[in-house]
Amino acid sequence: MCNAEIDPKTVPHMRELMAGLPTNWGKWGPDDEIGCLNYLTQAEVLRGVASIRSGKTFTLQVQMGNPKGDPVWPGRRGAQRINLMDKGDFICGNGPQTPGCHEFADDLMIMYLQGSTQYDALGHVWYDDHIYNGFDAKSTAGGMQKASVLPIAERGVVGRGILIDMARHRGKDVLDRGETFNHHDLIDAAKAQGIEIEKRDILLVRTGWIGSFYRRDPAEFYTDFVEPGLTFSRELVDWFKEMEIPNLVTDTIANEVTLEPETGVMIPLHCALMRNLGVAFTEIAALDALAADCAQDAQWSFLYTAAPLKVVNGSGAPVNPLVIK
Ligand code: UVW
Repeated sequence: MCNAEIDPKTVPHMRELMAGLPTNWGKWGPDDEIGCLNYLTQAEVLRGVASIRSGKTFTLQVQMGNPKGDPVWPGRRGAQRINLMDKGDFICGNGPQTPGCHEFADDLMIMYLQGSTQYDALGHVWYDDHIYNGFDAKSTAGGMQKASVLPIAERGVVGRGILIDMARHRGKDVLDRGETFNHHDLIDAAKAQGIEIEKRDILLVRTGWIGSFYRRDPAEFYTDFVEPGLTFSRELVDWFKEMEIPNLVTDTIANEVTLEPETGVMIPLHCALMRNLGVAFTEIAALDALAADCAQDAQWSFLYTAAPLKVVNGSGAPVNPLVIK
């Protein structure tokens, strides 16, 4: 993951890039661990419900433990499902004898909590020794004591979702490696789709990237790994703050272009939006089927619901979001 044109020695520290940018630390009290999800009030749930028209439903999780592999951040591994008990054990006489003689299958999964469609904990990424809301980064030691995924999981996420199909807007099946877009592009794409991004919308952005994983050779997918995505600017961060966006959902592994092209800084929006503003991040979402349907019926807003698994002290947790149109 490097950009040959950028000299690593000139890449600024995250602190320099973030200097003077807004935060929401303290806005919902010193103990807050769910950030912008606080914007999803009962009124927002009803606004989401009001956008339901046909009753069509879509699940947004990618398959886990897919034999082709699971799309993950380089260095992580896809989920491994291990069979522990099946009919073979009973045929061989190794299955337990149960009262009434029922038989059963059992299995175990080993996975990165960020190794599927997932919610990041707000404390997942930080700089300068502080995570979201100013909690000490040492609180992550041995498991996240603060701003883990658990408070997000306990609360759940429900509101009006809006899908911006950036790939379709640019006339592509999938955006190019490292291709960027900003909030102006999102607004323009929304306009072309005949819809407006409203305050407190849960923002879903399709690039086609995760869908393309299943059609590509994995070696090619990971070569010179630079995902397409949103790119950092002060104006973009201000826009997210003013729009009170509670949750950013994309079909990429990290929700933003991997390396900010001007400076070479890696994933600065994790810091500007998640660490500083408390925007919830949902990554590796499967958006192709939803996007195809939205293009067909021209309905790009819907009720979005999601609840990640309740992993105690987790830095993230898998989720299967459900959209109702
Ligand atoms: C990283 O941790 C790099 O990204 P993600 O939020 O996708 O886990």
